[in-house]
Amino acid sequence: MPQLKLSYFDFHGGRAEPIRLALAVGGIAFEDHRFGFPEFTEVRKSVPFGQVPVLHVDGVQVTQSDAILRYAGKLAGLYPTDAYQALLCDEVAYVVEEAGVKLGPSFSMKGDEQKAARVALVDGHMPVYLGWLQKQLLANGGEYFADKRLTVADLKVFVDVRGLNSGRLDHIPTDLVEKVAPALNAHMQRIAQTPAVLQYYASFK
Ligand SMILES: N[C@@H](CCC(=O)N[C@@H](CS)C(=O)NCC(=O)O)C(=O)O
Repeated sequence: MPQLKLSYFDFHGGRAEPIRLALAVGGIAFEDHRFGFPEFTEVRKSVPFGQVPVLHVDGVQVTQSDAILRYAGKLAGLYPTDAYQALLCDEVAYVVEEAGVKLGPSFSMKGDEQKAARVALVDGHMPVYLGWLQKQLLANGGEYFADKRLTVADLKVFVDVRGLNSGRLDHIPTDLVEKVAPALNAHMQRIAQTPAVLQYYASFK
């Protein structure tokens, strides 16, 4: 097994969290390099696009969270081997990523500007992507997004829905997901109760 070092902000969310979860659930050893926001000024000098996460694989630095997630999924046995199921898995990850990219600019906004940007998303793009994810989940049996089992797509959506519900995002109502896509909330709660996921978070207590 390669030596893995994953670098990202020190919180249970964001683009690295599905990767951490995939590795942990699959029992794949990795160095969980976490840093605070002040330290990021220094970290960004050493990463290609000034962005994280980055993964070092036997000392070689790799970027792009979804590529890393897919790799982690393959190591962990959480990525479909069937080409079509892999496509469904990737599609879900890209949709979550695209929605996150739309939200991204609002993080550097303040006050009324941030409020206007987020309210526009809550009234516009967000229900569309949440609704699509719910439809996709239900079309695949309602329990998992692909392959009729836990895959990295479930972990990606789990982290996203938990973040939207968390109350940490000003102007995003904590009941948005429950209102527009209740099956996604039920999915999030089910994934949270997966023994390996419970065990992962228990290790931080
Ligand atoms: N396409 C990249 C985007 C990475 C990205 O935007 N990361 C954010 C944190 S989640 C970041 O480092 N932002 C700092 C910046 O762009 O200045 C990926 O998927 O890994």
